[in-house]
Amino acid sequence: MLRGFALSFGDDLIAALRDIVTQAPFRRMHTPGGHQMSVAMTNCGSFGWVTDRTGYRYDPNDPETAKPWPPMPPSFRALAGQAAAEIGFGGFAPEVCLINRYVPGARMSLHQDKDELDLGAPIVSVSLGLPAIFLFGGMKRSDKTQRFRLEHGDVAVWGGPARLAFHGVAPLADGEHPLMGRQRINLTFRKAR
Ligand code: MD3
Ligand code: FE
Repeated sequence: MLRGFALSFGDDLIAALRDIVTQAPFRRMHTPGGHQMSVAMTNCGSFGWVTDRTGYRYDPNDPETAKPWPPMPPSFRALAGQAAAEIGFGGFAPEVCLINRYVPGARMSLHQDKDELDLGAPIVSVSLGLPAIFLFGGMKRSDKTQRFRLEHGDVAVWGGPARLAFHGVAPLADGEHPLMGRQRINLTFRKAR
């Protein structure tokens, strides 16, 4: 956990994010089970994570427009690479940045991230906006979870045995963030294949 690591990247991140969302707006996707997620998502990079009735996948194109996802901004790439290197994962070259948007009440239930082919690569996550309670479990869904508060600017690197741990996010508490307003944005940087 690198507390406040993203703060020095400042307004660049938020400006780049605004650009991405103009090209590929947030949307609430459906799970294969038919539920609509409370979290709204978009992506940038050479692939994006998507879910629909047919399953989960990494897709080079945005299914809404059939066009490639917006490119990953240099400030995103630099932040992810520097954070990974700080934890001992030198040379991390993410292909995907999945962008999650939580409004008050939105949550993410316990899950594992295993749609990526190279599970040796870490995932780097960046929190912006309202604080959230992150739930970190074990290798079984039924393992007890530890709670961590993630605040604006916090970065976490998930590699090694933690890479396949169950995790989730508790329902977002209402609030108003001075820069981001009434929402939390989470960036996750991934190698897809
Ligand atoms: C631990 N996102 O997008 S970020 C996800 O805050 C996801 O939006 C949450 O879980 C969010 O898949 C949590 C922290 C995170 C991301 C990936 C992980 C923790 C992880 C993968 C393995 C273990
Ligand atoms: Fe996850």
